[in-house]
Amino acid sequence: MNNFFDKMNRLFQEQEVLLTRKNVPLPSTNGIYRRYQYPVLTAEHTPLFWRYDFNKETNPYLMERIGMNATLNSGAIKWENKYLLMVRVEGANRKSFFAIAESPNGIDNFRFWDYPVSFAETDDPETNVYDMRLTAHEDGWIYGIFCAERKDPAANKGDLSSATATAGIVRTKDLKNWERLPDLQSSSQQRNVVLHPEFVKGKYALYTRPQDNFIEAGNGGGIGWSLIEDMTQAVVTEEKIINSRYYHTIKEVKNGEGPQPLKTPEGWLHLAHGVRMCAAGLRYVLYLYMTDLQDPSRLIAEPAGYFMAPQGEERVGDVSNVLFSNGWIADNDSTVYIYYASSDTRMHVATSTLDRLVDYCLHSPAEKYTSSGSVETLYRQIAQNKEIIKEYRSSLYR
Ligand code: BGC
Ligand code: BMA
Repeated sequence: MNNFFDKMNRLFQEQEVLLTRKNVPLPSTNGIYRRYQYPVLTAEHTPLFWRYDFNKETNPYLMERIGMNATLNSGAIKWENKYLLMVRVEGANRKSFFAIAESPNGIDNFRFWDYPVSFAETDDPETNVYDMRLTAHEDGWIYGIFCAERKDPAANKGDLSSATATAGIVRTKDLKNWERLPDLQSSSQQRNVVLHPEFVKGKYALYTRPQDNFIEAGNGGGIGWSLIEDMTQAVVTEEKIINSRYYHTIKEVKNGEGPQPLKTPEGWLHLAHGVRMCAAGLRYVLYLYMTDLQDPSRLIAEPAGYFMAPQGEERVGDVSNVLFSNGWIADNDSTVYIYYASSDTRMHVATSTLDRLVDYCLHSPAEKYTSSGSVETLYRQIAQNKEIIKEYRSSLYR
């Protein structure tokens, strides 16, 4: 008789174990950041009452009615002392939507709010939305910029894949009520658009990523920069590339700004993704760079290669070999919580500090673009270290 409710109870109990599982930092392998043992969010973390129909009459077998496929590419913000993720939840039907998950400490016990985020469509409704960046702007609003995808109206009849990517814009003051603003107007398609947190020359500033078509960045040379008069009627007039793609690097095919940059005394700290092509398909890794404090469009430092790349189980998922990040939080004690998704499937956290990340940017060698240049860089470090090690060893016998 009570079988249905017993089973339902068990579901809740089992999920509670997952939701309250303590996360454990792994020893750092490079001194730059620490990974954690468990993902912070998976599809199994989505509320049971999203997925199951708990009405015994209509769902006698107690089955999932609405499948959730993945929790990925999340924006992040600290809000009223809680660590909030603006999660891209993807349903079994491939549609993504946004939902907020909240944690008391930033590393575990993330719990979704009861209802996903809902906001108005524009006059030209999109088919899919994803990858929202949250920026608390000095104008007092929190903006969310995301990718709005529509079927390409110019596609041939049998072509059911061609699409267009546009930056959708919403804003809020309480993370509950969202005002939809008109999409960003731009002469090219746009993905990975991010709002800079401060006014620059009295204007809003956007990191953009112009692209030739839905998939290829093509002549869109990299991460762009554009000053915007009015976020309620946002138009890209001038756009310049501030972080370029480059032949035979981790960002040969595409790159894009990650979350909003973090302000440090030494400059703006940026997290981005770089994409290269290989026999296994596209490989997405994360990299860091810094720009000038007064002129955030001026590159001042960029270490060679990636900052984080998919590892172990991170390498496998719906879109394997992908790390993607569009959210991080710099805490009051200068801890940085880096939220990244692996293989378009699950969310993880890595932690570091502002000082460490800035040091990594300013003092790790820059790209030399050739093998022989890279060997030269190595020679310099080896020669220097040989001296230090010799000195140290002889001091042991003194
Ligand atoms: C997917 C995104 C992907 C994009 C480009 C979209 O349809 O939802 O995850 O980044 O296509 O491949
Ligand atoms: C896209 C991104 C992400 C995704 C990645 C890999 O271009 O915008 O949504 O993580 O591809 O599929």
